[in-house]
Amino acid sequence: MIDDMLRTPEAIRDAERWTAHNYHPLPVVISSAEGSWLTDVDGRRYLDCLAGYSALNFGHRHPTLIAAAHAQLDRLTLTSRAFIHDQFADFCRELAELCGKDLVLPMNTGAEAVETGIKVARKWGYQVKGVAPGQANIVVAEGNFHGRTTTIVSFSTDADARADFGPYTPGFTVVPYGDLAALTAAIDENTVAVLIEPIQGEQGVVVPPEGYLPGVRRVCTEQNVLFIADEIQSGLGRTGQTFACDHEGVTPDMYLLGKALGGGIVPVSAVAANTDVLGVLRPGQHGSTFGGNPLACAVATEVVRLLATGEFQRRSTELGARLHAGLRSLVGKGLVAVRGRGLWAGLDIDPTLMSGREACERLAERGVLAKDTHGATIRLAPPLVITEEEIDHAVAQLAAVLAG
Ligand code: IF1
Repeated sequence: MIDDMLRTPEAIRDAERWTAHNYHPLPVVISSAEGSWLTDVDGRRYLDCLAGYSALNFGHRHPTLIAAAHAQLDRLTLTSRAFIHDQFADFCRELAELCGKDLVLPMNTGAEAVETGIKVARKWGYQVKGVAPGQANIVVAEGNFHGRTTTIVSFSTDADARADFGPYTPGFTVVPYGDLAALTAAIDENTVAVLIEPIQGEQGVVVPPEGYLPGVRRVCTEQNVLFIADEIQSGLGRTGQTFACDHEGVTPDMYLLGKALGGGIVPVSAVAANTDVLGVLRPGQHGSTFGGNPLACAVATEVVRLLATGEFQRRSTELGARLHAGLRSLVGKGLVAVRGRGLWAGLDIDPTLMSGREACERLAERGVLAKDTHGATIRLAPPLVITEEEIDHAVAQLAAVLAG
């Protein structure tokens, strides 16, 4: 197609003119998608290896999820929580059962689930543990990413995410990720919770040392501290298990869920915990206009049912092994390190070759979409519906980019 006939440049100009520049997107304008494939406004196709930062685990427009959305759109879309609706109990029960917990509190975005977890842990600390009023403290990890609210960025160690958003919320202690001794030393009589990602996503898909998660679980139990696992990106099949904590047989006191829970269709997040934790909330103490709305519940119930089969966890394990084998073959050929679990990988590119951003720009020119995290690190998180051939294709395109 002759360049001046392309619609992409004009679409990019229009987008840049009318939006705040809080992102630096790749120069790609998507108009449709199905499964693992995207099509841009000029008809070019791309293999999606970002999957909405793991919000599209079931692929674009999974037929079961789209059908659930269509059916609910024709019946009821919103009631607010001032009333109950006929999709609500099934969603909460089926998600609670998937998590092995008593209760679910539905919200919309991941950050809202994290904020809910923080508020519940603090209230639990005062009312159940007996922490002195206003003294509750939560231990978090260096390199964390839990969302973008002012409280959440208060404990971020990423300058871009935190700078100039003060004054900051107190009550958080930052310790090195993966360091159980440092975490243990940070716990005192005011500690109400430990909040960590079982695998750190934005930090570059950082898997903690074997034994770290069981250690956190043991220390939290011993010290009467809530273990809050942020599984918003690592959960719901991404790593080959339902939850990343499952790899080491660890059950947190609270699961924070989001992203793929909404099937890539609507924002759905949730906190799952037992009654002795979520039971501290009484009417009027927390809420959300759209939290647990009928459309969200209809879609998310089908997401839970897809996960209940184990099919996507198996795909992530088997196809993830193929992906990681392919990526490891590139170490020394442009890659310096590969990390991750299942269909989730963090790749460190030799920084003398190119930046992560440049690698993603070159991958896009070859029809593969991925996203850099920091510096020369990129993350691959394709939909769990990807095929062996598509994985091999993505690895081959990466090899070609690295070979220059
Ligand atoms: C952005 C990062 C990923 C998350 C975990 C909570 C949230 C997220 C582990 C909040 C959200 C998104 C946010 C989006 C880009 C993306 C991201 F680069 F920001 F860090 F995935 F790694 N816990 N992550 O990963 O969920 O409120 O966004 O629904 O803000 O740029 P949210």
